[in-house]
Amino acid sequence: MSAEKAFISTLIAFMLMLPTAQAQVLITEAWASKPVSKGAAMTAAFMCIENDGTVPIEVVDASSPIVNRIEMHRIQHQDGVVRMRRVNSINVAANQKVCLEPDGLHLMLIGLDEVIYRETNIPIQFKLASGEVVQTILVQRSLLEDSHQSTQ
Ligand SMILES: [Cu+2]
Repeated sequence: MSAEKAFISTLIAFMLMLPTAQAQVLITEAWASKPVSKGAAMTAAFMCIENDGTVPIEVVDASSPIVNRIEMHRIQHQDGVVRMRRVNSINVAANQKVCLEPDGLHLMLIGLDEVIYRETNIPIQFKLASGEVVQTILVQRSLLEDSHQSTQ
């Protein structure tokens, strides 16, 4: 084997090994609550973040081309008052799943583009502390439909 071929096969072997060393992130059940009215300033989004990797992951940022700004929030019940607090990151341990739900962690989509009222799907990407980027699609549906489903 030539030195060049040996180098290439080493490189390929190394590339094949890489994914096992990286976090493997799966986003499931991703949806956004339909804005309550046309011209609404914000809406919320929910999903499950599954970490199938062997290292913990930290989601540090979320963005979408049709949303001005996305913040990560947590709802807290404190002395009978419901408060929404901004969180800097969402951590998912190795082989664990964290779900963002209407009464807990969620994404706040702030500053919605006009296109959001026409399209059903909202592309979104997450940035991990490792620098990795994970993309997914939020399917818009009414929060009302969801609460009906959960009472059945
Ligand atoms: Cu919020």
